[in-house]
Amino acid sequence: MDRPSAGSQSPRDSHFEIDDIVWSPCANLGYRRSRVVSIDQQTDSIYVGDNSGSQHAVRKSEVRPFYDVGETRTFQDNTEMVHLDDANILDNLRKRYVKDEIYTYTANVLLAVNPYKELPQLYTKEVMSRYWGKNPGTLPPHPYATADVAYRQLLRDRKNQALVISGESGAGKTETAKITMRYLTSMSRTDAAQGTRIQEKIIAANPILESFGNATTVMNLNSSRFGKYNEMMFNPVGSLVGAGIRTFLLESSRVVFQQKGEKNYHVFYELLAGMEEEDLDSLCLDRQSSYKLLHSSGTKPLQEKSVESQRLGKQFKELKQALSIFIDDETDTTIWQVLGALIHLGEVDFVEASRPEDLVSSEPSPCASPCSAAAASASAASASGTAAAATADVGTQPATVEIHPDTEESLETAADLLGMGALSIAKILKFKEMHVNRQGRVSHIKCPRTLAQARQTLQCIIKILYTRLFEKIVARINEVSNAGANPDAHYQNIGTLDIYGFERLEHNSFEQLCINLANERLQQFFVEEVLEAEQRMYAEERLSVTEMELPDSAPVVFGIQALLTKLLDEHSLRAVKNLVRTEDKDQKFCELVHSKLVGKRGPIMALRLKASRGNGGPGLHDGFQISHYAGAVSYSTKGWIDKNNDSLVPEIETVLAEAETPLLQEMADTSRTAHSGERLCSVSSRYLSNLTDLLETLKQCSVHYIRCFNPNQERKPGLFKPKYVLDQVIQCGTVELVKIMHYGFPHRCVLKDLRGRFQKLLPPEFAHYSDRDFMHAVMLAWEIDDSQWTLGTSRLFLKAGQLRALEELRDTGGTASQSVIKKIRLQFA
Ligand code: AOV
Ligand code: MG
Repeated sequence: MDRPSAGSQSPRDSHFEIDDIVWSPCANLGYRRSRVVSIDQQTDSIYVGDNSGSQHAVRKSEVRPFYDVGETRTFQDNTEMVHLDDANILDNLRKRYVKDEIYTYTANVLLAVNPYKELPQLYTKEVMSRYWGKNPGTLPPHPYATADVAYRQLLRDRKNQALVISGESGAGKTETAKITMRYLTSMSRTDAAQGTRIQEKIIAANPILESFGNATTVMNLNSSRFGKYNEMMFNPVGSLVGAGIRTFLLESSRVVFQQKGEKNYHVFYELLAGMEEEDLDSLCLDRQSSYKLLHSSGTKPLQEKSVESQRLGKQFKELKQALSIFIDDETDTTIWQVLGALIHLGEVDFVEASRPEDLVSSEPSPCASPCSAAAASASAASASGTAAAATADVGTQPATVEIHPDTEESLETAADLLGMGALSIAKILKFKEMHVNRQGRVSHIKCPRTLAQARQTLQCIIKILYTRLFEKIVARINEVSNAGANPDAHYQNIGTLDIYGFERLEHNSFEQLCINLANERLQQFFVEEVLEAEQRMYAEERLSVTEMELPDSAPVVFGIQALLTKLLDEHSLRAVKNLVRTEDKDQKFCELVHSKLVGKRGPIMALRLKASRGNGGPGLHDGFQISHYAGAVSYSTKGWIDKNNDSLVPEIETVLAEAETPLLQEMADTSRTAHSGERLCSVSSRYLSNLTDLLETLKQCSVHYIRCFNPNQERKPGLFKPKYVLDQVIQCGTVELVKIMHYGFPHRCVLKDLRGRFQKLLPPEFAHYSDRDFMHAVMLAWEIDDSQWTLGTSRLFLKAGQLRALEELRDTGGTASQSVIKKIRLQFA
């Protein structure tokens, strides 16, 4: 069968003539409708003109044919278009968007453009019922259709399914994930053995996760600051039996610091807006106060009875309601106490302690902190193995800092709420506990922290407590959501992946690199598993489709992983062992990246950020730039070494373990106490292994893709910024997908399986035919248009809708006419 090849329609090969209407590149619009005025064959340029009468030259390869179907006609599947290029895909998306048709297929990938307004008519119960059990393609594109396909495939193939939802920050991933989950929970039955409705639990988990894990950012008022993979488990007859959530790296830095225009996690503001006066009093909180933890980026406390305050108050009630499904009253109280305590801890500050003259004069080195000085002599003792006299009374050094007298009360309130002693917390803040190995005898010393170290320790404690609280809540949700599932039964599941979208902020740090790595790996997975697999399959089946050059994420992914594991982890470990000066550990790390990873043509490039010359500070602070699939991002390495170490304050573990409340005791990780010595609990290595596990899980699933697009950064309904969407369309590989899928056939069925299924469509005399000939005969006997199918060596490829047609023939039990059968017999004789 002769078919055009996927590569043959590349824009470079398009033929243009004078007066043709074309799309020409435009900095603002992406593409502008223009007319060809003249063509310069020698330079390969085209002169185009627009309505304003102006003319300019453009390269022929940048011009796209215009496909005139009028302003109102659109295609619900991009692959149905004649011209498969970025300009026409963009125009199709735009025309649909203005009609509130926010969903469009590209073969079996669903594209969704964020409407930034409620479209309730799209998500009613009736609409849900319409999609239930229907073949995709028979109804308008919708996340319900994607979810439905996953559910049918789970039942048919007895295989786990995954819905992978991707797109940049603010594109609508979280909303779309909820839409698919609501569909699956509303439409599927609950297993009769389940006492309570599991559906309710799955839905109730969302507001909890969003309160604790989402926050307002410059990109999105409800931005997910963690990744999640929600699994819904089904038994063999398709009833829902349980659910589970896997989360990935919550952005903990947000709890103590927010960039300009951003906020802390929603839950803090909801608590202040919605809690009864009496309960607020018991947490010693006041609605009108401007707490450092919540308002440091310049946001003001809420006005009482303002619209925002009422909205948050309502959310608080919903959150409480949702929490009550998973936790008892006592735990509920503890959660609010912990959050209140964190707000109070955020108020605590320090002052330099007045120190005796002799100690000041005997300071070993003006630049080394007391802690690193002690550590340096301690490790010298440990290294030499001799009893170093210099460190003999290190353990008795007086504190360098004291709690600021104005904030002592805040510390006491926080300690009270946590059920811990204020003194124990103060001790952790003022001293670092270290272990010293002297002649094989390990002893512990306490060395005073500097002002900067004390402040950093406080922030670490706040981050640890918040992160552990989040993890505890997720664990509790999982326990309750799985209570009814039989642990020995083998269930199939549908997972919904909703991670944080690609980010390129003004200041990008460790968190952004982790977020962008996840997106980079998902994109790589998409290219390998969808695009490359498609090409491989064509080659294996010996179909004539020219290969297309596909984007390759491997160099970036390898580069980032090397950066994190090789350089960051190794350097962090040196920092933990005090082998690098505390003051310039980040700077040293940056230099390492520059010397080891920056290459002329590699994805990682050196970057010199603006000089920030503080008093005795590190001076020039460098960073690096990475060319991601979604654009170049500049990262600064400030703070990375500490962000990468998850056990900066191991002393907290003992205090947690001794706390009065059970929840806090459970939050202790006793494997990390100070007594376990200095070691690195690397955030990045744990994250990388979580990501690898996730991708392994996805590899075992049939994956369904939903790609979300952000139409504008102003969050305005009805505003479709073409250039901004175009960049997203190009970056995520949609153009390649459209091309491959247009010439491809979405249904590819193994001949052997089909034969078994459609045996009855031909008389018994065809029984001795090979699988391939048999199915070939079926297609001829039923006179299925030969543009709708093609035969590979082991598979039959079908265009959308054809599998359904065959299924219908089978169900109606029809037989082919005798005359046709006779013709086929002759053809195969
Ligand atoms: P994200 O998950 O992709 O960003 P969200 O799903 O949070 O983005 O969407 C951002 C906002 O867009 C939502 O809060 C809604 O106001 C609006 N929105 C998105 N989809 C719809 C829809 N189908 N109908 C109505 N409004 C919608 V991030 O988590 O920041 O990467 O990290
Ligand atoms: Mg989100």
